[in-house]
Amino acid sequence: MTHTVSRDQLDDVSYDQLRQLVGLVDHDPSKDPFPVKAMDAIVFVAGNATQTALFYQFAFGMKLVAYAGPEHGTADHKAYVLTSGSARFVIKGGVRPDSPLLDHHRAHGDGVVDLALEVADVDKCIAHARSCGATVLEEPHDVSDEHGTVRMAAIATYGETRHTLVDRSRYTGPYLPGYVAREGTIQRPEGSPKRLFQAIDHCVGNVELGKMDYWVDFYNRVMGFVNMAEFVGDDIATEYSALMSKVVSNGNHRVKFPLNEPAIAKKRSQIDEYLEFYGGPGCQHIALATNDIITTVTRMRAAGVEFLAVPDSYYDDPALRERIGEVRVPIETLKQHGILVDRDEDGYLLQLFTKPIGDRPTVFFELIERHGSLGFGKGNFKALFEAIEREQERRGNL
Ligand code: TYF
Ligand code: FE
Repeated sequence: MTHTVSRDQLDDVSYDQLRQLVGLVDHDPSKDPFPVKAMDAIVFVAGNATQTALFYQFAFGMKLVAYAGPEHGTADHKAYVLTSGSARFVIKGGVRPDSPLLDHHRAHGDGVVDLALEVADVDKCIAHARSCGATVLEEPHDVSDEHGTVRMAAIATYGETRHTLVDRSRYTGPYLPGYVAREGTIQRPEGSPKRLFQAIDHCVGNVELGKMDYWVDFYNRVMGFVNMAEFVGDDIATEYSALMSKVVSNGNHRVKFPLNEPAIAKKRSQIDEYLEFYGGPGCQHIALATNDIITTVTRMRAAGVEFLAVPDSYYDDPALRERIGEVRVPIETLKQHGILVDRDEDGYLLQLFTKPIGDRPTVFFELIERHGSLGFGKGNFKALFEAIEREQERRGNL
């Protein structure tokens, strides 16, 4: 089989580690109409990118690696590039009052504007996407500086979100032309782990009522993504989740995009709350893969990150012990840290969710530690959605 790993090896996350971290499967990209290597970056717009970049360094342990801004020829905005293992975030904020980023922020608040994908052949992907009716937002073009050339293009996805396609195989700079290398200045406490997560596991989209299958079909046809087994159907939706969900992934499962739509249930859907406050469809959560969720969650909590509360009854239920069997830490430890656990036929996973990270009840994060399981924590959906609803109720949005 062909290994298409690039950037990961630069920051010592090996292919074997990634296989474990995000659950890779074998795949032959030569037969793929739209071969995707990996997430290139998750691009956020923030009301104050300068401070948000500090938050991700301080609370998520990320490393500042590059910067663009007025001092270096980008008059319109500031952008901070942060990494953690193979994961890359770019945080952008408008500087000039007429910056389009500020219009985006006015409409949506802090959120994800771009789920950028690293591909080997931008032109091939765009030609395929166009032939399937995709909206091409940026035609393939080269951008160059003294570090080489990047070929880029962009297509539209749900809401005002886009997928920029990036071929950086001929580029050695810190991010993209226009960016300069920059290091952070915050002091990490003695004994801090090198990083708190190693990779992006999945990025979830919330779309309007009745549009989930439209977007699943979009990823199938336009981008050659395949459907994964896990989904929340009618039965679960009306019983307690108030949402429907299906998951698509690229060929080797490196890039996974669950898609949610609201369901008409007993209570107001958390997806409706998101759509109202985000002002339309958008990225709901980003799952970060860690190989030590206990340390990650402990560090993030100490830095002030708030997580959804899991009730003691979740851990005290004998059915949980029955369902889960042996995991790497005692259930007591999971209870202490409020971490959720699920098992399926392939293995188990540990996971936990933050509360929304900004002012609006929209974007949040998930931490996930996989041990063989390729799922998304289906066994936790009931406890998870009840916890989300308690928060919705506290906000007065249920
Ligand atoms: O990504 C997933 O599918 C899981 C479960 O609002 C999930 O993390 C689904 C919907 C949601 C929160 C979590
Ligand atoms: Fe998730």
